[in-house]
Amino acid sequence: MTQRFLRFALVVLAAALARPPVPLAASDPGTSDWPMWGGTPDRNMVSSMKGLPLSWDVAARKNVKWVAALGSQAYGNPVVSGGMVFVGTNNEALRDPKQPGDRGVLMAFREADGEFLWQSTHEKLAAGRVNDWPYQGVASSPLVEGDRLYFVSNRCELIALDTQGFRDGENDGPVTDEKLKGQSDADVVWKFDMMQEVGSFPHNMSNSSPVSFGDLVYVSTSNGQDESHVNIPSPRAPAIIAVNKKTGKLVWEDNSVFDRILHGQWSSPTVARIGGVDQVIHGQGDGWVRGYEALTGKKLWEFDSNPKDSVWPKTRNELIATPVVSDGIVYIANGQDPEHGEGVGHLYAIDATKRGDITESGRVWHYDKIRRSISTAAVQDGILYYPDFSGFLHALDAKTGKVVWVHDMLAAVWGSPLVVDGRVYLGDEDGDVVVLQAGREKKVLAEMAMGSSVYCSLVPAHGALFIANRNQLFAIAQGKQ
Ligand SMILES: [Ca+2]
Ligand SMILES: [Ca+2]
Repeated sequence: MTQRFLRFALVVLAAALARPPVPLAASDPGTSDWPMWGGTPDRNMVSSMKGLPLSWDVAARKNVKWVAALGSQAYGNPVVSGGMVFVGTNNEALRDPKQPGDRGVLMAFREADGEFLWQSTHEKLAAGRVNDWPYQGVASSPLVEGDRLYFVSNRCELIALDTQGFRDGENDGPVTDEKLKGQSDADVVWKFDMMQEVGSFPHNMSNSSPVSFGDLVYVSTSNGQDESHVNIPSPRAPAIIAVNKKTGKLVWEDNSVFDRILHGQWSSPTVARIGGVDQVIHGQGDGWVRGYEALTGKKLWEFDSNPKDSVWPKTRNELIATPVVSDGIVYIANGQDPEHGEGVGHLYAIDATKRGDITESGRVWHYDKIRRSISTAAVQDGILYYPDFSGFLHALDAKTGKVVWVHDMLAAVWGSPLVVDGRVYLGDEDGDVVVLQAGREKKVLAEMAMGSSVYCSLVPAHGALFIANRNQLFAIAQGKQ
């Protein structure tokens, strides 16, 4: 019996003995927190919140509740939980002169007034840009559950922190040897170093946004090519791992990708119950989407997002978008690193009740009028909203994939749409946030300049919208000045 099989058998046994996990929340955190990338484990960026502002003016401070300074670049989408807002950025704000130089930084702010609370800073990896691109900071959106926060650092570590930091007067462990234990320092609970523990070789950036189910937390390892863009130094490293939330120990891993990584692996996993089975769904570096039984890691299905005659890098794509699940259907588009520019893309609706290679059997529809995309879908009232890197926002019938309308943002889109209160909010590289009417009729309701590129997605919580541009975090709320 191989060690791997033995471990698999133990995982299955542990899963059978474990209490059944709490059922998954519906796709809508309602009027409460937005505690993870996408709001809920199915990652569908919709909310039933009301009373959010339609327009604002950051220069005149109209409908601006507060503004907080980030570093010089922010790619980490904000999350909101327990009266705090957490966002990844770099160290150019230098909030602590004792922690100088280029670092990845996760910052925590008070939700009510934007006061800076604490930060977790991480020096750059010694290898430089091949593993950890200069000045790009923490690009993972944290997952917050109660007083625990999980995120991936720029050093390819999955880290659990205490959301209260050291302000609760306790050093939460097992990790208790933090060098800095001040009021504005991070209290580490555990760390899982994916380079050491599973041999990951992250290409340029480790960015996965965690999701959880039961006692497990899931992330992509970001394993990829080296600087040659030909060689894969660590083909045996997994593409996805499941780690026990309490202990920080590896529970399962999968490496179906092996040496077929086209470039890097930057898609975040999704959890949903489909056809009565709790699944983790992940877009991987060979351009395939894969579904796993959540507790055991048993592979259930795989789907090739590229036409068989496509050729990397001209027509074959990787997967950077996060899969979204709505009404039991998986939606995801493929694309490439923004540095590769524009190109052809493919968007799919996938039936994940099928098993095995479901490229044919699981394809509900295929839309090839989209361009390369790194964005994640929002689905509401039978309409799927999907932007591409060329700047087009496609509104499609979610059941058939037929076009309802297309809107040209006139700038590249890195972020993802938020559908809330009958509106679609989307930011672009030119630094504009556009608000469109949700539904079958295309109508632009408002357009606001944010002062610099909006790479992130808008997040709703407790009647406010949280938006990061390159270097600032805004809380936008009606009637605030
Ligand atoms: Ca603590
Ligand atoms: Ca600690």
